[in-house]
Amino acid sequence: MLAKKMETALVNQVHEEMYSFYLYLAMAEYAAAEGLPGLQHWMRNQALEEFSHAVKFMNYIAEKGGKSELKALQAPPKAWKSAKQVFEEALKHEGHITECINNLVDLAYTLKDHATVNFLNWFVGEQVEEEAAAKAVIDMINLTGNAPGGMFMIDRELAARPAAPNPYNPTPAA
Ligand code: OFO
Repeated sequence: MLAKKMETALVNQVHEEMYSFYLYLAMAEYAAAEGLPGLQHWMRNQALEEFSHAVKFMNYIAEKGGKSELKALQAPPKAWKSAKQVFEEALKHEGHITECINNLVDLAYTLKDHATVNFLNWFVGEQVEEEAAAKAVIDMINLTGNAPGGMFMIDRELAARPAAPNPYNPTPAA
């Protein structure tokens, strides 16, 4: 059983992950409109990963006897100034998610809920990767983005991101 306070906080995180899904989907649409298919592909797969994070939280809440009640999603922004600004906003957003995860871990420790601490540890590691991934693209854009054809090359690089696994069955078959 989850303490009510823990359950509420985890359900709020489902909402955060669903907003992340929506935000990255909006970024993918911006990329499509700008003629950047690699960025669109990267963001669509990022959106799918976020959906899988929401599913992970919902599964855990259910496993512990709780229930996720879904809330309305706020509309994400529609446009950005450039691909670089897209990734700067993504990095800022991931910083916010890292803070949310850290707050959840703090709460789980306060409640001596070691199972939830253990569950959240996966997300602690995931946030390190997510922030690093956005920063790596910003670095790449800073290095080559302003050179002639730079953004074309970066877009091709972004197109090489492996497809996200099925969010309902994140472990690919061997
Ligand atoms: Fe971007 O890691 Fe979930 O939200």
